[in-house]
Order: sequence, then C-alpha cells, then structure tokens
Amino acid sequence: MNTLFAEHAYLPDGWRRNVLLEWSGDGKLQRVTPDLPEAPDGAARASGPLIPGMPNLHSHAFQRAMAGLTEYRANPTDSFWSWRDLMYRFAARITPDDLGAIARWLYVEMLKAGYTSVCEFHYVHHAPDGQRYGNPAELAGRVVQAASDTGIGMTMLPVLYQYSGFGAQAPRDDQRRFINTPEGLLRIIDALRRAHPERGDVRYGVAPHSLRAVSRASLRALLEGLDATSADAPVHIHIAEQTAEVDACVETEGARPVQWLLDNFDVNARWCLVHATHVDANETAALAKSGAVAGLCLTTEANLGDGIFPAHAYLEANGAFGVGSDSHIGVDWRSELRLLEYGQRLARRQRNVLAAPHRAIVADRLFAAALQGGARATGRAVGTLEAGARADWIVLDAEHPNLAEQTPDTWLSSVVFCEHGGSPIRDVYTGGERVVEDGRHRDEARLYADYRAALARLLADS
Ligand code: NGQ
Ligand code: ZN
Repeated sequence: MNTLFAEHAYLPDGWRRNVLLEWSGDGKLQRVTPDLPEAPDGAARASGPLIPGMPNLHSHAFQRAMAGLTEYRANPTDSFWSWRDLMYRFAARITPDDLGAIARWLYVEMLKAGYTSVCEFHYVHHAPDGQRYGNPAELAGRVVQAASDTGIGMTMLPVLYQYSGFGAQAPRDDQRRFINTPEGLLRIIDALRRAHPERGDVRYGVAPHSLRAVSRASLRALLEGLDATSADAPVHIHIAEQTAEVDACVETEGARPVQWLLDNFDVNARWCLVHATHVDANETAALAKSGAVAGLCLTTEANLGDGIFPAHAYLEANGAFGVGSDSHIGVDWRSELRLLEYGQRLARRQRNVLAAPHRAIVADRLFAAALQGGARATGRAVGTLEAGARADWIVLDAEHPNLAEQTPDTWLSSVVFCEHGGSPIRDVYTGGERVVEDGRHRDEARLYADYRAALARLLADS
C-alpha cells in the first residue's frame, strides 16, 4: 500500500486535519483517515494542503493548437459561425501524428493546472479527403494514447456527426472528416476497447454532436448500440450554445433544444448537456431535476460570444454542473469558476451570487459542485478523496502569496478569485503517481518540443 500524510486535506465534508491517504498499486484510494495524532512512521508528507483534482468535462484537443489565432475580424459580422469556418480549415490539416503531439502537450497543460481527468468530445475521425483510415479509431486512439502517456484520466466520447443542420441537411465539404453513422461510431468504440481496455484510468461513452448534427432515429440507434455493451456509459451533447440553433430547432422540431431532448429521450445522470446556455425558466428547472450535468465552458463561451447561462436559477434548483476548457482558449478550472460567478455578478449587479444558505463561501460551493458534476460526466470514480475513488489530487503551495498567513476557510476563495501571477498549484497526482512536481510535468520538455515541431508544420502550410 502507498501512503501520503497531509496536514490539511479537502475531504467530502470539507477541510480536515492530519489526513492519511492509502492507495493500491492500481491507483485507487483504499482508505482516507483524518484526525491522526501525528504522521505515521515512514509515511511521506505532502508539501502543502491537498484538494481533489478537477475533472475537465469538455475538450476538443486539436483546437489547442489554434488558440489565439482567430482573434481578429475575419468577417464584418464576426461570430461563432465565422470562428467555426476558421476552425474547420484548421481541423482539415491535422495528421494523426500532429493530433498525438497536440493532445500530449494539452494534457501536460491540463495536469499542471490541476485537471486530472478529461472528457474528449472527439469528432475528427477520417483523413482530410474523407477517406476512411484502415483503423476506424486511428485518430481517437491517438488521443487515448496521449492521455495514458501523460497520466491524465480519460473519458473518450467519439462523436456522431451526420448532418449540417436541422432537418437532416447534407453535410458540408469541410465536415467530411467528421461524418459517421451510428454503426461506424460503435465500430470506433470496439476498436478502442480492444487497443486500450477500459480500466480505472479510461472509459468510453458517446457524443451525438448536437441536435443539428443527428436525427431522432440516429440518436436512438446510437444509444441502443451503446447500451448493448455499456448501459451506464456517459452521453454528452452540445445542446443550446447559439440562439440561431435554438431558433432553428423551434422552427423544425417545434420545441427548444433542451425541452426537445427532455421530451424525446430519457435524460438522466449519464447525460452531460454541454453549453446549455440558452434555456428558459421551465427548461432550467427540468434540466436540474433530470440529474444530467450542465457542461459549462465559461472561457470558451465568452470567447465565442455565446451568452450567459442562468447559473443562479439553476443552482437554486440544485442542478448539477461541471466545467470544461472546450476550445482551450484557457486551460484553467480556476478561471472557469471565477467567470461563472463573475458573469452573474455583472448581469445582476450583486456580489457573491452563487453562494447558498448552507454554503456561504462561493468558491467552496462552486469547487465542490464542479468536482461532483464533473466526476459524474466522466463516468469514472473521481473527484473526491475517499475510499474507492481514483488517487487524483492537487498539492497547493501554502507559501504562495495568495494563501500565506490565511486559514483553510479562505484558501479556496484565494485559489479561485486571486489572479496574481504564478499558480498556487505545486504538485499533481493521478492514479497515485506524482505527474507534476513543483509546477513541472515529468515529461514537459520533451512533449513541448514535439508540440513545437507539430505546430511548425501546421502553421507553415497555412
Ligand atoms: C465544435 N464548438 O464541435 O468544436 C463546436 C463547433 C459546431 C463549439 N460548439 C462546431 N464551441 O458546433 O458545429
Ligand atoms: Zn464542444
């Protein structure tokens, strides 16, 4: 058994003193014991306070390599849709090797930021001209391999993308790398399961891209196929990010997207509705009640001009949520939580909006909720320091200027809200292994060199 002793650790009931963590060789916590009189003989000591690692519930890995390259006006009415055109042009150039190098570097950045799990909403399946690779999981497999190379926990969600718009519109030419059928998607999952069997560090699910990209019949076929092998596997979908898609859904389907999904499918805790941005009061309450996780990607949603999710009403209704870095314009759960609260402050002209009667400290409430909802979205046992969960945690730097001389009750507030330079995250463990030490990933230099080489190729022929 492996052990680590921490003077302070954030357990399911909050900060506790003198905690001993014990975990097995397969990376699973076996026992978590607080209130020891002293460190047991021979136990290693954590260099600072411990908090659970955060799950990142939404990622398109390849988009990391274009972060910062679309911040100009490509169009007199620049919008989400013109960004998407640029993004498709970029997606068209990625080779399998590029994707591996980009994903490895991205996961280094995630781990350094304290994201210890990621859900990959993976939709680039085919060669640039739409030709099938010999292995249907050629590209998805590179992403799963990148997770295992870097140490981040992986939920791989191959994406079903069939149509370019509501009413089964034919796909566009620049979507041909993405296009698939439910059967094609199940073959990808089969191939992935053979090459990288599901274990504590990897899980498979599916992602119907959006209601504009699938039909009711194909979504049903996909879920039936998935349920035949894994009836509780996660299902993620982009649901209501842009008002144009809400309007198109009302026009063709007669209901708003979240309402339509709730009416037509058994939406429960295995579902993650990414960008549930545009919901009316009924949808907000019904979504909260369903047990599904709202996948909030605040920095990307701000960057793309999506809109503001009604977080106050949703949390009042006890809705589950988690955060994701999505397009990777930022890779930092602290910014996601900060922006979640700040959007509400700016819109409502109040402070500390997302506190609750039983949880007066906003950062603590949002952190605990994002751990729980994020973990649910991964379909893996993560996001908590207790027996049975994966041994994933962050060691904070208590000497950091944002934390020094404070007591534990304000640490998370400072971690989330203070933006002064330098991260207060010191070490990061996944599956009980220290993958980040003193702010550096164990393979950082090499993986950065690979990333630079891939970028050089990609940007040279742009
Ligand atoms: C995506 N991104 O799948 O990467 C999408 C754009 C689409 C966001 N929704 C593509 N942020 O929506 O068709
Ligand atoms: Zn997305």
